[in-house]
Amino acid sequence: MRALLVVDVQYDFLPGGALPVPHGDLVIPVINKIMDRFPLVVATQDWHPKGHLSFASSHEGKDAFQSIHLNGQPQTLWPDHCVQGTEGAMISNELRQEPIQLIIRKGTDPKVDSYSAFFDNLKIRPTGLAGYLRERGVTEVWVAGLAGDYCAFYSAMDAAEAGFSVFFLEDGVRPISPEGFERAKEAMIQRWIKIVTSSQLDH
Ligand code: VGL
Ligand code: ZN
Repeated sequence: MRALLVVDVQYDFLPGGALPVPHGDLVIPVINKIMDRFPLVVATQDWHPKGHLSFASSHEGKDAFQSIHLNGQPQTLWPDHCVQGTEGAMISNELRQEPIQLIIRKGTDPKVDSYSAFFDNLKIRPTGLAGYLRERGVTEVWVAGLAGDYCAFYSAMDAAEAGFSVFFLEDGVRPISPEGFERAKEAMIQRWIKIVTSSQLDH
């Protein structure tokens, strides 16, 4: 059984948002069109408390997109985004909502970032999504959403590691950085993740 994982299609990642992904809005019609092809659709929502340690504003003298060490690993600092309860944290109303059966909120620990739908960035705390998908009989996870080189990428990698067969919808994602996206695709291919387009669902 296959499931569609729709990652972080939130106003802050769309044009005009706090951390806009270039052309991020173009993923929405692609996702809307394919949702009905999946018996299960799960979405994620980046959901940070105010003052989250992934925000540049939480670190004196640091700017967004600089890298620091946090909890013993590199952390890119971001503009404040997806703050719990704000407009920017809302899943876009342009995305069809009625097929979404579960929304996983992530990044809620004030000190730890969480790109993947499955784990925090320290890989310590699972979200429970792997168990949920297994219990629902899912064997294939198809990934779309934002950003293609961050949350969609890390979610795909963790889905593969959890034993699912993973399909990464290239036309259903957009990256923050083209170079980062090329590296991400290389890493996914090495893990046997299949890079596909939505047209491959047409038959
Ligand atoms: C994301 C950076 C920070 C994403 C979330 O959804 O890809 N990127 N938080
Ligand atoms: Zn975030």
